[in-house]
Amino acid sequence: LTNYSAWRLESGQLWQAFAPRPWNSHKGMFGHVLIIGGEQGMTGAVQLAGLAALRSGAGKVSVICAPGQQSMAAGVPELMLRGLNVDDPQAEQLMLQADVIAIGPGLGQNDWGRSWWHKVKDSEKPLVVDADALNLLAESPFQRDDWVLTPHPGEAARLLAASVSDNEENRWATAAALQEQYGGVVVLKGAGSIVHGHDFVAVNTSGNPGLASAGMGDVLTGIIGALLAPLYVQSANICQGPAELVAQAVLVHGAAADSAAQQQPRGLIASDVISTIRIWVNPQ
Ligand code: NPW
Ligand code: AMP
Ligand code: MG
Repeated sequence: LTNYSAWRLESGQLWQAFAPRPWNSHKGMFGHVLIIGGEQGMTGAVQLAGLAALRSGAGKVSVICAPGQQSMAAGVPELMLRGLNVDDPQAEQLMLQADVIAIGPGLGQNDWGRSWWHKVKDSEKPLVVDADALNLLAESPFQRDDWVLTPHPGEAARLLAASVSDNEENRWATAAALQEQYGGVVVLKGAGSIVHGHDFVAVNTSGNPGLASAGMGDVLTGIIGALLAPLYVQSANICQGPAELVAQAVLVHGAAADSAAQQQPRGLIASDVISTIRIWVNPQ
């Protein structure tokens, strides 16, 4: 523990983080997030991630779900939604148009999800890797510098081939080991999420036990995608690096949950958190 001097991420810091938008803004300035996931039974995950990305300020959000699942994944009209196999010609085009690709929410680990993982992991786009994509990564580990990994303790245990309890005993060392083995920026989720980049370590203080409910991680993936996307838009002038932006996203996620819970965490749902993101991504 003593080896780490980490930033404490506190919601009071957020007021300075988000600059007002120029009056002549257009959606291209804020980036295009592509979310890939939504296998049968888990289409809610991509809807949550997609809507969270839009509420966090993404200019455009596209979703690729499993073929046949479009009607289940529909319901958020602002999302551009397609059910595509990896070899569909539209797939290549969508990947090229994206500034950031977030893969994993509800992806599953069957043939469809696997084929997408193998295509996306080799793409040149910056990635947010979550949920089942992390489980697929754990099967054949490798490194990249331009990705963000967002494991909860169960996924972290798979990535390090270790037990959840051993990892949780020293979360600093767990986050450091994940970053060293996989590269990029790692978010070790759970109460007091740790953000660990190459030369950046921070611990989050926002959030509450209401976040212990289905779909909350999918929301975080969307927020991270949205905050990262402008970094990869050529005309945008973002002065923070990926690790700082990821830390802001983690802070916003918890702060939105705190606003939504208002001292009453039990019964909080992921959609509630999405509805309070806006409080925290606008300058005061
Ligand atoms: P346990 O149960 O306590 O023994 P999985 P998932 C452990 C999608 N979703 N501390 C836990 O251990 C996701 O996007 C879709 C300690 C268990 O072993 C994924 O694609 C939704 N242990 C997919 O479902 C909403 C912890 O990890 C394992 C822990 C599966 O994701 C829900 C559970 O993790 C969901 O997001 C902690 N803090 N947290 C939808 N509406 O479409 C977890 N564990 O097996 O990776 O399952 O996280 O539910
Ligand atoms: P997931 O398990 O992928 O759905 O992600 C759950 C999200 O909720 C992560 O961002 C966790 O850090 C957050 N979370 C879960 N439980 C708590 C808690 N007790 N306190 C703060 N954040 C939490
Ligand atoms: Mg998750």
